[in-house]
Amino acid sequence: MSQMSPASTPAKSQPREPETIFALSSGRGPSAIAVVRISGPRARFGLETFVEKIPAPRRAAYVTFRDPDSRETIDDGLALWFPAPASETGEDIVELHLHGGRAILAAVFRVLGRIDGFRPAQAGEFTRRALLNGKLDLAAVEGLGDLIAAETEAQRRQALAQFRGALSAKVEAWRARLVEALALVEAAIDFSDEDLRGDLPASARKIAGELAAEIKPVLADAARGERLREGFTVAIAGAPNVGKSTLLNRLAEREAAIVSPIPGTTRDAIEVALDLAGVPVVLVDTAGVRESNDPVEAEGVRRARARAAAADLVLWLGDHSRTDARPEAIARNVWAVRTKADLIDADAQRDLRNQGCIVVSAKTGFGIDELIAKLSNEAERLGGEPALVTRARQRHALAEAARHLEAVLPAPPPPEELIAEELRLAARALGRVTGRVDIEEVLDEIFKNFCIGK
Ligand SMILES: Nc1nc2c(ncn2[C@@H]2O[C@H](COP(=O)(O)OP(=O)(O)OP(=O)(O)O)[C@@H](O)[C@H]2O)c(=O)[nH]1
Ligand SMILES: [Mg+2]
Repeated sequence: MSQMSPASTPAKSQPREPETIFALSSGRGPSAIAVVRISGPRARFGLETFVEKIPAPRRAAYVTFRDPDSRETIDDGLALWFPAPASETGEDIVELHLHGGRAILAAVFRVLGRIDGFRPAQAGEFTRRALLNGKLDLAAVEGLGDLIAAETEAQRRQALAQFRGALSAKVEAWRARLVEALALVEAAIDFSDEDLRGDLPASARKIAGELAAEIKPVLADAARGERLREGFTVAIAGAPNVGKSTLLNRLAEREAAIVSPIPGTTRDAIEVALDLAGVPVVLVDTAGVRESNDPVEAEGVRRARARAAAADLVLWLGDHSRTDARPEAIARNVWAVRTKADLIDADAQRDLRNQGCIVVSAKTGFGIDELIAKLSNEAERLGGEPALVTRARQRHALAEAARHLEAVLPAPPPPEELIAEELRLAARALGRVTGRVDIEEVLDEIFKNFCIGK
């Protein structure tokens, strides 16, 4: 317990042993409880520095944390000890559950920072070690990042499935079959003189065909997984003054955008995040579309058109006074919405409905529940079901695997060496999804969004 190294003595160089890292793993304080994690070969020593007795592995013990120099009590709390390799990072881990006060944490970090071989963890470093120690694969790490960032139920479900290996299990099973197919072709190449070999390349190509037929539907999901991660965008667009900002405020249940009777009020696109039936929706209010000599308004209109063209769904608004035809660029998923229903009579409302319009009044709330229900259904249709593929990185790797598999299918069959090469490339592409191959290339990309303590 007295092995603290004074700041002046240089740390002994131990090139092979990884450093022991520590960080606050719970949210920023002050809070009722804060969890400090320590991972690395000297984690146990880190705990011994504060407490008299190490708890039994994986059992929480109520302990007194003392300053090792002054023997002054820093705090009372819980300590846990997870010996390697049965820990989250695969290394020795210690968890200190303290009261989440700034002075307590500062005292604990001061002590830890002075121990030989200890240093504060970098962003995502615990997870990175878990990955390098084979505790998590790459897809699971991505799932973990999404799980922590998940804001809605559907996002949470999708992230949890990925964290628990839904995608990895599938990809690994495909890869195992691919390796079998590869072995068949290689056997054929090795035993080319023997009569007994049967048509091994044909069997390998049959497996490749089956695999391609399984991978392609997973890719043909209209990027649902990515959309669910990022949120599905609904743009509110139309002529000036038809009530776009008022509708946004109504749906957001707050005064997010300025409303006024003066046409051309909104200039910048205004975004509001909503949770519709568990699906994250980004609602965007835009400038009223019209020709304008005012350069600021003209820029607003340009942005409005761009946002509408890029949105997953456009609500094209019109009122009793004007219902402009929508610009050509906004052609895909558009719903015609008639606003200010309170200003027209029931017959006129019915006529509009018969023409396929959604009729609402943001002022009285008329038709708003119906609009929300329709939006929820659409959000669920476009992104409610958790998907297997959640990132462009995974999609590219799977698409590449499918391409190499398909390359061996055409008749007459390509030469055996070529089949073997394509199958190898396909296996490599699949290996990239879980990080079995080329892991270094993507590490920084994946960890850039992780924060310290993860
Ligand atoms: N009676 C009635 N008036 C409404 C309704 N919705 C909006 N208005 C009025 O219409 C005017 C324009 O509303 P905004 O929401 O600012 O319209 P906008 O489409 O955002 O207008 P720009 O930003 O200028 O393009 C305001 O005076 C609102 O009070 C409605 O449902 N009923
Ligand atoms: Mg507006």
